[in-house]
Amino acid sequence: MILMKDIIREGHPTLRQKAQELQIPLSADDRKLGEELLQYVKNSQDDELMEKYDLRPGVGIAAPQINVSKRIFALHFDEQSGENLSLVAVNPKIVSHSVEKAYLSSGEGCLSVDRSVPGYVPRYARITVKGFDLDGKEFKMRLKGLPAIAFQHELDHLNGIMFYDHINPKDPFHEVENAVAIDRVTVE
Ligand code: 4LI
Ligand code: NI
Repeated sequence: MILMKDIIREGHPTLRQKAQELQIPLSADDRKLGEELLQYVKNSQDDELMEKYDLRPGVGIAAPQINVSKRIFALHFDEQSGENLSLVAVNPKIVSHSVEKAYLSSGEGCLSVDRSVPGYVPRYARITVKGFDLDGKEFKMRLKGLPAIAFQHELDHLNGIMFYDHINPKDPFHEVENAVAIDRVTVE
């Protein structure tokens, strides 16, 4: 079970590395890694488990965040968030994207960042993504809204990029051209 002590924080060199592709079909260990990542995000959204294990809530976590430099991450949105997405993405990529951008009006948070870094993080509003699931089966899907934002945030982790790299340093809340603001916060 992944706990907060297993999550590395900004400043750790692994978070700045480009992670390695996984072999398909997945080894038993890689499959277990994917299952553990997904379990973390699910547990972190469960009031009881969150409190019991002192987990910080998230909708996504990437392998480099537990110091494993591999191209795999998990996303999980509970039904109550209005989204319905739960996936492990292996060797994921964005195959096409909208010209329109989107950003969370409250900014982004990250399990590896123990401070709040204010500012808009411009992302693509809509993306078409490809990758492999834990069974080694290829998937292709379109995402928008918070799932699209989170997918891009986690994909960045596989490339050594942190969300605040995208924030305008001179003016963190500078209007983002051709962008939609996402105000809705998940959960209750
Ligand atoms: C409790 C139970 C306000 C502040 C609003 C909380 C279950 C911030 C938003 C959650 C913010 C759940 C989230 C992300 C933000 C802020 C991630 C709460 C967990 C909202 C997810 C990856 C960026 C994703 C919207 C500095 C750990 N998640 N909020 N950003 N939620 N959550 N990100 N931003 N301001 N990060 O953090 O999982 S993309 Cl689900
Ligand atoms: Ni993160």
